[in-house]
Amino acid sequence: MGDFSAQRSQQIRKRLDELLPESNSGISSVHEAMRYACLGEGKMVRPTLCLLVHEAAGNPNPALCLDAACAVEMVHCSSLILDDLPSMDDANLRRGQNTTHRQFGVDTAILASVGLLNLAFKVVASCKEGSADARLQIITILNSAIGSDGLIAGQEIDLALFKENEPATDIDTVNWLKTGILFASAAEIGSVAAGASPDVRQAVHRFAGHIGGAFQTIDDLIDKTESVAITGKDANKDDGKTTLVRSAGINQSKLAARRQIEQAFDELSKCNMDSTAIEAYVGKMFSRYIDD
Ligand code: GRG
Repeated sequence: MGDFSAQRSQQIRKRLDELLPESNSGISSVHEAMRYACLGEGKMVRPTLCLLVHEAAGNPNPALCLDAACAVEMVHCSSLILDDLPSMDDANLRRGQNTTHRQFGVDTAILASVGLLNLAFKVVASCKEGSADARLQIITILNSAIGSDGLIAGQEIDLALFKENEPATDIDTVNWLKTGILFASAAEIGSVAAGASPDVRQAVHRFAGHIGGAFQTIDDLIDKTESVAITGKDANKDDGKTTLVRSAGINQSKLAARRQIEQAFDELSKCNMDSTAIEAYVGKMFSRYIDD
């Protein structure tokens, strides 16, 4: 996605490297597995959105925002480890390398996932910058996103989509819980670190929720249409699962993603901040897939 986002990714990866425990600092390979799961070739979309929102809102607490962005990425990586397990998606490849359980075994992978989740909260709680209130708000947002009516619910419903021909939950809700909610939280956290007003926080939350919805739709599309060399993941993992791509087809899915991006930008325009960089980043994120 060019120099602009590569710079943010590098900044996030460098800080993650500092925050993660050293490989040789424990008695087991859990620390090594935590580093392996976080420091591979991830796109860092969620933490980048967090940083960009904070920058657009004046960039007052860059150290707090960077640590909070890293916490979001740790939560994301923790969820990827679980998602890939044999009892869930049973995936072999992620980010162009073995999935964490393939590399370290299921036992170590589960411990690494829990370790990342735990570390994410410690990182925000112990950050030296920002008020205690801001840190508490960030922790609360992240905690709600993960919970059994957030990411965990999304995963439960997602697994059921393999079994149900007529799913009880509509696809927008699944996409929101699986993906939208963590995008929304990441962006909102950027605004909280900047001390934004409740109105701006909510608009930013809705903006990134739409982006997450479009991202999940495109992720399902990519599962069907892109090679393993491009995605770095097992192909056709969604076969037999109800997704928008399966029920409405490729063109309708692209249209739906476009509509969500328009809704996202509409929300962003209510935030009264210079959102040029955010719009450029989002545009590049999707251009390969939705521009004809
Ligand atoms: C307790 C943290 C926790 C989670 C439990 C397992 C689970 C519930 C949720 C998994 C949710 C999940 C994996 C959703 C898929 C989201 C998605 C689109 C992943 C791919 O994201 P990218 O493309 O991946 O940003 P990279 O590798 O670039 O980071």
